[in-house]
Amino acid sequence: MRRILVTGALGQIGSELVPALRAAYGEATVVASDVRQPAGDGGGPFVALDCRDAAALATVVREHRVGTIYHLVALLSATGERHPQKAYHVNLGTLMNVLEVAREYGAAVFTPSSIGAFGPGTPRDPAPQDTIMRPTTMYGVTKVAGELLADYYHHRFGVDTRGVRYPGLISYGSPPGGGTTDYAVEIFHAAVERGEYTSFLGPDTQLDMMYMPDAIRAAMELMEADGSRLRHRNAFNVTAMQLTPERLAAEIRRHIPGLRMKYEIDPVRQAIADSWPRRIDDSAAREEWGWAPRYDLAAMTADMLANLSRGAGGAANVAV
Ligand code: NAD
Ligand code: AKB
Repeated sequence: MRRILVTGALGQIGSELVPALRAAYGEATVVASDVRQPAGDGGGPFVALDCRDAAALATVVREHRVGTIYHLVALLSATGERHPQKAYHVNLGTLMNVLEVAREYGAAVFTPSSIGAFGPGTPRDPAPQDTIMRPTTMYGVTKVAGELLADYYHHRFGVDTRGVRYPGLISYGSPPGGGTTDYAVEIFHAAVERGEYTSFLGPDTQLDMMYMPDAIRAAMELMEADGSRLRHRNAFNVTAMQLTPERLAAEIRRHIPGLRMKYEIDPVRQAIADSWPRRIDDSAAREEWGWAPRYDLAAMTADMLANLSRGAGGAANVAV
């Protein structure tokens, strides 16, 4: 079997996707890579790789006989607004390198887009699958361009490119990487550790979210799907729930009744959130490859708190 390469493997998604892929396809089949070094021994193959280096990427793909690339490298929305020029080069430059090496070596590519690809001109509730895409962040610009680039490599060169537009992802494993939806992860840690959270988004800011096990399953199921059924190859809308800080806090209070919420709005991240839809329509993913989330707000919250309470953070007051 040709191997699977995961780029950006030490990030929020990669740190959970790599073990899931190894469980499904075998430890030695999955090569993890990142520009950073892992803290410990992850148990399977790891290569240090900066995907801006096209030659180094090609060497890894050739030497490890890679047949599928899960390309997770990106600067997220908030970091991207702090470093727009770098976000352009990292997000689009590395994707271009991945698509070129995939063309040359006949590899399939999964690359995630985001609800950040939408902009203030998009219908907000719901945002359709095919609609106006005029984002106002550098992150969004690179995500729309990346969707188009991946489609181009499929139509022009026959590369098997596939992708989803993820909503904000909630997980307890690795910290989020500098996004606008990070509050939905931070709140759990703060609730367990301090019983208080200060949100940088306003109480009623509604965005789509998904629990990480669903996000991992979405990526793997899309890559396993019958390609002949896929009309929207790159950038299927996928979602699981719509949250506001207040709605999420209310659900956490069912387990930690004393949770106190404060608000110190970050104008940059609030403006980004306000430019994104309140809800996206994922019916194309449901129809074309059978997408369906398994975790709703209640199930996700209970699982997050159960796992955090088992961790070292100390959560004696968590009733799960
Ligand atoms: P992350 O920031 O947690 O991880 C990205 C990883 O890429 C990091 O480990 C970083 O070290 C690595 N990296 C950065 N530059 C690199 C380079 N030049 N070469 C190699 N590695 C490099 O991001 P994530 O949350 O895991 O997101 C992965 C993908 O999913 C991104 O494309 C992101 O836009 C998309 N996405 C994420 C979310 C989310 O909520 N996490 C939502 C929508 C879309
Ligand atoms: C971000 O907030 O930037 C990411 C995303 C939704 O793409 N979590």
